[in-house]
Amino acid sequence: MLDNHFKKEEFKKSVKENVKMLYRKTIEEASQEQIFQAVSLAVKDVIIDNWLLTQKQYEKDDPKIVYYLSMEFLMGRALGNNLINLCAYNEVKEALEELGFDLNVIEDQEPDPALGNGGLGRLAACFLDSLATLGYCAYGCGIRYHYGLFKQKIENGFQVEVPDNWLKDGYPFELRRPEYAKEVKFGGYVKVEYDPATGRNNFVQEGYQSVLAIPYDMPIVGYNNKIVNTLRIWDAQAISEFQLDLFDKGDYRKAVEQENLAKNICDVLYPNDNHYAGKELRLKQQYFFISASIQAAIEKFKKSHSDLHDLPKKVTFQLNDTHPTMTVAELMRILLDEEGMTWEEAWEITTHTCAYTNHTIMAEALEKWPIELFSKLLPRIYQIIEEINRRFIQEINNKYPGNQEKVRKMAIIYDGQVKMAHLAIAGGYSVNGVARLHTEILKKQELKDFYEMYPDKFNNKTNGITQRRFLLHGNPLLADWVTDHIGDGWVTDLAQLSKLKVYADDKKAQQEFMNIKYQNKVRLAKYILEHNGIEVDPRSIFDVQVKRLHEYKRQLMNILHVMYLYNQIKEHPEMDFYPRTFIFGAKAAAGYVRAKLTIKLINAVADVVNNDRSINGKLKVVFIENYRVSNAEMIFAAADVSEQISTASKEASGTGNMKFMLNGAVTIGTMDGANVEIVEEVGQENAFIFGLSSDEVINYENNGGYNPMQYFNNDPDIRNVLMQLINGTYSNGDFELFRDIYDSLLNTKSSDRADTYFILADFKAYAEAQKRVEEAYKDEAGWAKKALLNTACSGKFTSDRTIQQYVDEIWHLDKVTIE
Ligand code: GPU
Repeated sequence: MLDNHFKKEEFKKSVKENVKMLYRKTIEEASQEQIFQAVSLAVKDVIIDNWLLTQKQYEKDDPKIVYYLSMEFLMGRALGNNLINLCAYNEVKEALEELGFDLNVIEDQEPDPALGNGGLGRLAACFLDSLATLGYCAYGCGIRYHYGLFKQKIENGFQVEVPDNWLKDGYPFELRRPEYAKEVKFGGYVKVEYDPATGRNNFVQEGYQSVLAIPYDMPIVGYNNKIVNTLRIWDAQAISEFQLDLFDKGDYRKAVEQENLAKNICDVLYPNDNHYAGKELRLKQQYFFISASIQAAIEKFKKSHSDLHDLPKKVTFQLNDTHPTMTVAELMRILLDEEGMTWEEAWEITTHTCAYTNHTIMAEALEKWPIELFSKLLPRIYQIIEEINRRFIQEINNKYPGNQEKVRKMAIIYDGQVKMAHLAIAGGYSVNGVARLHTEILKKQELKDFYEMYPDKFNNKTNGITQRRFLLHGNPLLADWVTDHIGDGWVTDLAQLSKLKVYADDKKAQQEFMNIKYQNKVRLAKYILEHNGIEVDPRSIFDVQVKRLHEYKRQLMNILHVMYLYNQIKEHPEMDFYPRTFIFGAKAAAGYVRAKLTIKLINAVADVVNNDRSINGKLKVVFIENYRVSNAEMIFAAADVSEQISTASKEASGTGNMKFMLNGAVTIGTMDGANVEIVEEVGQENAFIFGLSSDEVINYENNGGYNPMQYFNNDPDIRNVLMQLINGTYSNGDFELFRDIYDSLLNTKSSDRADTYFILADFKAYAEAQKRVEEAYKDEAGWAKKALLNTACSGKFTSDRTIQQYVDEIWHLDKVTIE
């Protein structure tokens, strides 16, 4: 397609052919979903040519490869994004119009591949986009979950989880590659055999069960450069179904066991965000995709290189959080057991090939596996980790003789548990945080001992997002406006957005900018009317908090503030109040009771407020059901105010904050995560910052002294709002419904410390910042300037910049261009 060989007539013909071949229908008879399939196949056809070209080029250039290993890839829909990156979006839109179809409607037929929970998985997807666009040889490696993150339904205000059967109609962009299947072994025991020939012990896993890992490849299209990289997701298949005789000789009982093992490994994505649940099946998932991915990577390396000692020169494994940390041990296993290396050789290679990204300081997210579970499921891997641990403790003892405290805090195996973060740090050459503040907290607090031992491993890589999806595709009106003013260089060089700064005070530019915002608000208002049956006024301030529901993200503070505003309006009907629409979107982990109750509270407040005619529609509350990548694009484009109000120190980076900023929303937020750097770029005067600093929060946490009851006792506004949680105001007289939330804020019994996330401490500062937002919005030109400057100053937050820093400072990849 693509400027050079896109031919509209040919494309139309190909769509018609596909409809005929797939469904034995004419285009007039086909459903929109069938058209989606036919169009996607036509697009895939073009992509595959480039995919082959890319592979040829890689074979020729032999560039260093990064394997981005991740349990999650939150890709979102592919069709629109592929067309954008092929530079064929408008042409295909026209072609389809001529056939009588609307590309937007066709795009809406695609299920959102939701193989991720939130920020961490979406970051992986943005990174793949940037890697392909910048011309780096990269593979995403993950799991082909049959069910992605659940779909959220709201029933009677409560979240209900519905399975996401995204593969039901077949996914047109994936390619099954059974010829690259790998065997993955679980269980059994390790037999030690002395080998007189080498004088060494051989370690052989016996009595194990096998699962076959079958790869499915998805194309990752670079922007306008013909590069197509690969996301390889593994599916599990029983070996008995496949070629039992090849691996095993017809043991019926074992065959059945193996079949059961294979059946559920890839069933479903665990819906936890920032939380570790310790389930055996999750551990199986981890080893399953890591073993398959590392085996495949080594096999590929050996095809064109003779000496495995060169592995670190040609391959790097980036571990997306600790979930793929098994990589360290699996690579050791292959080098030791299959390649016959000595421990020292294998360790030298491994520790120069693996690198680890930390995405949180939340203690409940740290993966610690019980020894019994681990060693039973993965006996050889466990044995290797024991030896890594033994040597690591020796190293600690050498460095800090007699310091048992250090061993206790840093050991990989301790207290009956395998600590995955410690393994990732000891077994790799790089440890990075995801925003400057986050990395500093890692160095000074969470990973202090490791930082002291290995200062050179630690580095920061502030997160980023891809502007191709979150501006070019998600906000075409603004994208065109930007291009009209500064050309289209920003699509691959987002720093160029700073050229927009000269328009900050330009009346015409301001008006155009806000007019586009208005049209995007109209688009969202229409969606809200269709999905929620709520009428919202696009002239009101659209104040948006969309992200996973978690206590530390403090959606609760937001809705408590809405309750406070509502009280104000009711008490002072004459008061000056600029109409505001508070928009929420959030999924709660299925087992996270308090998070689910918070969703109910938001919906309960919405019910009362939206139906109170006495307030003349000044306040509206909307909970957008099933927040996901596809509706996110539309929501960011329509936001005036971006809510980034996590307890300082808790949000490692945030990436939604960047998507809002890019689309000209102004941040109200704490000095947390990447908010710090956002404010640095856009200026204090173009954001609304409030609340405790991370130092203050950490100080409270380390030294105590926080007493939320004091706010309850001394502040009648706060007391009022909290009492409304237990006096039936939002629960038709039910005093108990929201009591857990009330207790969580005031009652020490319900948690270690009441108000764990300092909501009451920050409440008044938040309300005051919200007041400043309102005042600022009333000044039309002033707001337009702020909004425009947010877009203009967002250049730093492209994932292209992030990836270039990973390449320059960690991976050292070679750039490839297609000849
Ligand atoms: N993050 Br750990 C997740 O989305 N899920 C997780 O399980 C863990 C971290 C997020 C961080 O919360 C967010 O601050 C960050 O921007 C994102 O990872 C990407 O680094």
